Amino acid sequence: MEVEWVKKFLFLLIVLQVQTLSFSETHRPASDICATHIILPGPKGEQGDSGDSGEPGRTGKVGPPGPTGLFGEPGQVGEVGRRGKIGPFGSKGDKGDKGYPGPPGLKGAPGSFCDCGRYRKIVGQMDINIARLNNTMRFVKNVIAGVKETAEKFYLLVKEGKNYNAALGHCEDRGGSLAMPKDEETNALIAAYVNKTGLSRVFIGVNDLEKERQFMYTDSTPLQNYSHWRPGEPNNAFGGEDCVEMVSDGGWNDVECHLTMYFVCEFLKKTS
Ligand SMILES: [Ca+2]
Ligand SMILES: [Ca+2]
Repeated sequence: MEVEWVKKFLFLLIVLQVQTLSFSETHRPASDICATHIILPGPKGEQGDSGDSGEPGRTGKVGPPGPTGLFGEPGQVGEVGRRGKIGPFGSKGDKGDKGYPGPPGLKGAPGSFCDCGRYRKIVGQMDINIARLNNTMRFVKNVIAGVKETAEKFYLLVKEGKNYNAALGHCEDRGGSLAMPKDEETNALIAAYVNKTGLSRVFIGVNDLEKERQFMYTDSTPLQNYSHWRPGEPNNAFGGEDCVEMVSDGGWNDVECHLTMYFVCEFLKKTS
């Protein structure tokens, strides 16, 4: 390559020299034309070989945008995208049906002691009232269940074991007294009552508490024309028998007042 360039350079130098000489011949005086050392140019050389291709030129400027192309064909369906964000809360729904009742809860812990004296007093009084009401109810129940009567009085056998004084108090609290048989008819009626109930002994309203061997009814009237002592009674056994029981055959016996047994009350019929 370099050799070629050197050849071209030398050729060009010779041409220039010939032209210079030619120019000098043309403009030099007529005396010089005749000089002996004139060198005439040679014939025109042949056309040289084509040069090699040059190096690629630099990248040109970006040209103007071309015309809009035609729409391409639709691409293939892409993959499923990622899950989106959670949406906003929906509106409140309608009220549902009532559920089934649940099982009973566990037993609670014991409560703390309440020092509420006033309330405790009221509750205590209520308990007393309820107890009295229960007694009254029981009494009424007994009355309804089976009360005996004569023309003047009702007789009620109370199946609650009490000593003589408690039994008398029980009858008096209800407006009556312990039964005081003052004739055979009444005594027989009470005896039948006791028998029917399956009892063997009950207190009746007779005693000699005030004065030994002077028996009286609980209404403080003395025994008058009637009594129904069992044989050998009253005997004031062991020196301490001041109250009277009736046994199932209707007979009387003096006994100790602290004994506990059922008893018969009597109530006077109201006369209008
Ligand atoms: Ca006595
Ligand atoms: Ca006796």
